[in-house]
Amino acid sequence: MKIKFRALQSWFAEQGFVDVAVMPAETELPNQAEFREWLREGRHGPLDYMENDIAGRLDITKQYPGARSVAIGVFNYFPGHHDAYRDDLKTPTQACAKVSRYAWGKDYHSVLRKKLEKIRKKILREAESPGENDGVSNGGWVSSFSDAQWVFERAWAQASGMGFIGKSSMFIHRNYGTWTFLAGLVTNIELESSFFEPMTDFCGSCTACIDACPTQAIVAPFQVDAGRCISTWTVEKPLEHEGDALVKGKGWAHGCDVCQEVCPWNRFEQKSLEKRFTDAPSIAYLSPFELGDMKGIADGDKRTKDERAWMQGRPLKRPGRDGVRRNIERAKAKTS
Ligand code: B12
Ligand code: SF4
Ligand code: SF4
Repeated sequence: MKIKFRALQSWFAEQGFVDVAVMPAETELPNQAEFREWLREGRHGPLDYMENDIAGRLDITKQYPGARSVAIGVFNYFPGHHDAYRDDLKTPTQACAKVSRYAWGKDYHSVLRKKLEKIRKKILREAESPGENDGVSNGGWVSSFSDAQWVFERAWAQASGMGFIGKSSMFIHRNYGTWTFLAGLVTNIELESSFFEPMTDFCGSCTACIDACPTQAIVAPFQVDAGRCISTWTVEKPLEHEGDALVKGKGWAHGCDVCQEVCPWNRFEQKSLEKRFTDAPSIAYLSPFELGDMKGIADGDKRTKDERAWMQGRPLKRPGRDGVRRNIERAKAKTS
């Protein structure tokens, strides 16, 4: 017997996911040719890892031999808007740069991993209950992913019909808009599939994200050039000079939300119920002052205890103290 979709749905809901879909692992993913073309044209910019194991990313059964089902969950992280917070800090002396909303709270990789681990255990327990499985649970395995380089996550979400891919290349959930993380499970245990039928895009004639992108990174509908995206140069490669001209004066200290801020589908945005993503709005803006004196971080290379404590478990840890400082400087730099 397969594990019922309804059971899965309730386990994902218990963990705070706003939606989930289940599909056979051999589902043919959309946009494979477009992905290959994206790479061929060098749209991955400095993200060399995107060239790794392309066949495995496009066919999850190559990555996970024996895989039968994939569950893809949608997690709403929307914490609110920048202007709602820290008006007190918007003064010339403490000129602040913005932090992308996904990074206001705790690192979603670890938060979601813990949630998926609970669901993983439930699946294994259910599969092992006598008389309630199809016999694959001997040696049954369940593996989780979230922002995994080896899974084509947005394509899975698109295939599921829970929403569609917008011209910004963001997955847009029909009830929650773009402010979502994707995360899921792949398993050799058979899970009942949800009804799924890919949605075509509902952007219509809108081009708001393309027009508003501060670096013209959305080079064509559905195509983001990672080498032009502020997110690449502030999160992944903050210490490299290549991105200086692009991020200079754009006001973003970490990531960028412009293509989401302008998206009309976000009129459906709803504040996340996950406190770990919403309870630290003070991080919405950063200033050199904040990174320095206030947090007790000394100049130079010596990493202090306070700094480690402050960044611990947050996305800001990725660029690190030096990266964040550099990002703030560049974000606030004059462009001419
Ligand atoms: C590499 C990467 C980046 C790179 C490149 C982004 C990009 N657009 O490719 C950089 C560093 C720039 C980046 C930035 C961001 N990222 Co990122 N990133 C990834 C990662 C690891 C891989 C993405 C990938 O495969 N890109 C290659 C392109 C070709 O694939 P794709 O982006 O999935 O593209 C879809 C469309 O382009 C479409 N497509 C292509 N051509 C055509 C043509 C037509 C006609 C159609 C309909 C569709 C279509 O096909 C794909 C899906 O089917 C994923 C995690 C994962 N494992 O998937 C997270 C992921 C995409 N990122 C995520 C987030 C949150 C962000 C940021 C919002 C962070 C921020 N605030 O700064 C920005 C958004 C920038 C943007 N507009 O995309 C989320 C997106 C969630 C969502 N709701 O969509 C993901 C899924 C991580 C997660 N697990 O939650 N990211
Ligand atoms: S995140 Fe910012 S820089 Fe990147 S595509 Fe969206 S608007 Fe452009
Ligand atoms: S801003 Fe407009 S074009 Fe861009 S993803 Fe949203 S609806 Fe589509």
